[in-house]
Amino acid sequence: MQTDTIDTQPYNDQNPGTSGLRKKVRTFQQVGYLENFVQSIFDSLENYSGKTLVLGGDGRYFNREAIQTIIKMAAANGFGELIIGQGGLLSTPAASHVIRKYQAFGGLILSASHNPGGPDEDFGIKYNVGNGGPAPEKYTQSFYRRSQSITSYKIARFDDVDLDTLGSQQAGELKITILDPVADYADLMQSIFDFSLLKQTIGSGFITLLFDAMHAITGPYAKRILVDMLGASPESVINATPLEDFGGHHPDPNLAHARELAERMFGPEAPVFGAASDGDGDRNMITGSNIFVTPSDSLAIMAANAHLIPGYAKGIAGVARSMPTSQAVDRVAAHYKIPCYETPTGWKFFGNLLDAGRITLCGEESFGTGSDHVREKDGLWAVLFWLNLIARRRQSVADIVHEHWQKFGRDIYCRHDYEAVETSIADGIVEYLRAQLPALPGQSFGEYTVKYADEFRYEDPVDGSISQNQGIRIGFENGSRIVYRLSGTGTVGATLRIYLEKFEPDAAKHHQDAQEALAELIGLAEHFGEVKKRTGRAGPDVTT
Ligand code: G16
Repeated sequence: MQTDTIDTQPYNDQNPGTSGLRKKVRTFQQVGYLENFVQSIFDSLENYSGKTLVLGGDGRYFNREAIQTIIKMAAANGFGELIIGQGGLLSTPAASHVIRKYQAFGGLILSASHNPGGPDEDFGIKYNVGNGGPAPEKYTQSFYRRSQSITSYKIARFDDVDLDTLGSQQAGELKITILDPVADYADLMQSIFDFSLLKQTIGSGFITLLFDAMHAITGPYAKRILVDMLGASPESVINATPLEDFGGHHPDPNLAHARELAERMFGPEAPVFGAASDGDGDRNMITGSNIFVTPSDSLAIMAANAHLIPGYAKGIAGVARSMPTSQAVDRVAAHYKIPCYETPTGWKFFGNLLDAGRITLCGEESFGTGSDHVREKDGLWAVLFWLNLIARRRQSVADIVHEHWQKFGRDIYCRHDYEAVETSIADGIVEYLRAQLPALPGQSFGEYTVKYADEFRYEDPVDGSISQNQGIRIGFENGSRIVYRLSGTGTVGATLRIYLEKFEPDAAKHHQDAQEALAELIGLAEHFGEVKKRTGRAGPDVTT
């Protein structure tokens, strides 16, 4: 096998964000851009010679091309085996499982998640470590450092590899195994959930369902599991063919982007259950006939009902949520006397807690929920969890949610996103907020008295690592909160997120519209942050 060492110049913008490096496709297509970042990852890792790397992506534009480059670089850098999903496809949770199952050294996942795809849209790459989870910050920081001084990369010379035929092939000393991207993952799901109960409940017509794969990676997974294994009708999985540009849509599972699903779930003759997943299959949106379940509520409901699912029948060790996620799950944890951890945004922060056995379930307001079965959030797992719950409780989604609120109270919640804000304006808002923090505690604004105002800092209880500046929090005596953060996943300007939350114990007030119930807090958020004023916008671009 002939290997070339190619001279290169560093790019100064290869700093991974919340979840890997995400940029426009055209940025990745610059000479040496992808190669520099991949070589920076390999240069930062140690002792991988002869070991196995998992490789796959969400099938977006540039996926196949990038995979061919990475195969040749992995060969030149001395990996022993590559395990690649057929067609270059692997959902993020399936990649996590494959890394764990085959005890790989790590994996490269090619995805920009819920961001749109196509020649003018987004691409991304992230490295997952041997536990199957996203590389922790100490890794991503060293990838970035290395990318700033890189002078060459290594690449082997051989023909492009056939990604579509299952089985093993040899390229020089490198063994390349193309595997069915769905099979191992489907087996894992079968080991957690009660497939015979689900089959019976779907077969009897008690559960009717609609799953929107958004022309992204979960199509083949949903077809195999929901249709072939559980007997749902083929029409219950829509937009099931993965497309390089996701059909021109945002593969982002929310009511705005999963429009067909939303129309049917809130229309006459809505199915009992509806859900969607994102570009790479790790996010989920849960709905029932005429009801949308917020991701924060979904996590709390899962935690409260986990004992009904075979895989968690022995109980859960603890739970975790990202800081901006509502405190609904905290109430469940307090009730069942299990630990509850608050982490910064980013799935990578759950890894140590899961590995140490401190938590079993975790989730985020950004449509992510998961458990210790893999080290990523997992869209179809969440779907199967809810289906199993509906089948066990023989209740509608709305009844399950409303009973939960009655028992624990409702954390009324919403998030306002201001997208593609000029970076200097977004930074100005953060500075302005930061300057107010010391004087806020004790001040009253109508019925809201500030209890604490700070910038979230996290000390990992397992390895002691510290993460600073993880979002601005203003908490009130009555448990309400306003949180401000700059997103780490956008590719244009800055995205400012405002998270709003209010606890409502009174069941008579549980059925209010969230925007109305939060109106006063929304006004306060503007008072503190001057976001509309400073951006010159009439309101948020996206409300979830
Ligand atoms: C990623 C991370 C999540 C995070 C989300 C939003 O999700 O894995 O942990 O909550 O981004 O992050 P931000 O608020 O910084 O944009 P995904 O599905 O995009 O990989």
